[in-house]
Amino acid sequence: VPAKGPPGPVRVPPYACQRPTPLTHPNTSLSEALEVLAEAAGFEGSEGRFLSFRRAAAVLKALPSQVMAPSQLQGLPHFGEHSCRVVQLFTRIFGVGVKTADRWYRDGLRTLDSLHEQLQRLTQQQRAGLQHYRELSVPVQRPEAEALQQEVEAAAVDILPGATVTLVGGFRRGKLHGHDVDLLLSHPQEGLEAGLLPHVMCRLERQGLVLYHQHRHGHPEDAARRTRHSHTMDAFERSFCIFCLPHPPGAAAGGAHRRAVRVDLVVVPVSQLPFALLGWTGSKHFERELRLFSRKERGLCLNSHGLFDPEQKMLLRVASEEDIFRHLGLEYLPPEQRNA
Ligand code: DGT
Ligand code: MG
Repeated sequence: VPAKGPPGPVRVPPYACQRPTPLTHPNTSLSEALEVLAEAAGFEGSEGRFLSFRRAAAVLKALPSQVMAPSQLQGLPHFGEHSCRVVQLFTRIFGVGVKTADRWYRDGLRTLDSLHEQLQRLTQQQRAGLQHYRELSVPVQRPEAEALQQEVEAAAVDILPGATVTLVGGFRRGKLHGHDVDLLLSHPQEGLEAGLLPHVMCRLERQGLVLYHQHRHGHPEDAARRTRHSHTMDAFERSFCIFCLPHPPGAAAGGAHRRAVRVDLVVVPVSQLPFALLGWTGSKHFERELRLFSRKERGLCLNSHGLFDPEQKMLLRVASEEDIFRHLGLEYLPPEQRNA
């Protein structure tokens, strides 16, 4: 029986893939503050500081209760002197009172906005004439993503009975909005998925859903090699698209607003589907840590195609995401606990 007294330090394992991270948690203001700092560091090109802040933010997201004092951060992984000092600053500021803290915090977010504006200017310079820019900066809502998944699934099943279309990315983790819609196309019988994507794109184009698309051929012969050499970029056949939404939600009929949405369609042979599901569900930070953990702690190479054991020189077979966690000796984390 544990001794009574003040709550002891929470034991948090160092890798994000070793602990559940829900979408909502009690330390949002602190984790967002650290993410702003991470983003700023990344923008300045300091990869090291970006990762330190990002890792500290991810630890906060996994804590069961609100951090009220800097002392509660002692013993937590990735809380070095610097991140601790930053949090100390913020807790002091927030200590002023909830209302004031809220206002201060909002002021901080405006700084983030100005950073975003700068980023946007850069991208616009580099990609002058990016047609759908303004529409695309409006986040995609969950019902819109689900409607698109259904449209694509209907087209795919019509062309190839039994074809599957899975909504991945942030929406699979339970997010209510996102910057794009990520869809995986597959078929329970290996090989039948080949050649499906161009037909699906044709069908969707005829339906007037496609504003832009760029097809990339897959390199099936490359998949195993990429896993052995732990390439992060995958070799799946893929279509980068901009879709026109079937029903602009909230917009008055005949309104001037046409909604455009970034969509990624990825074709996955069923034998690699668990790896692609795991790899495309994110978060990006969760994926980065999962791959690092596999390599450093287990000596295995993981990517969206497979899991490779360099000692035995073989690819490990799996039937589900659960199998992958088992191979890595990790407690299974469902998608909604991968929001690191
Ligand atoms: P969002 O769209 O802003 O709400 O956030 P997410 O989490 O959906 O992020 P997104 O769409 O950039 O990526 C989803 C996941 O898919 C993320 O873990 C990274 C992964 N992913 C994105 N692009 C690629 C790619 O080109 N190759 C591979 N293997 N994975 C990718
Ligand atoms: Mg996404």
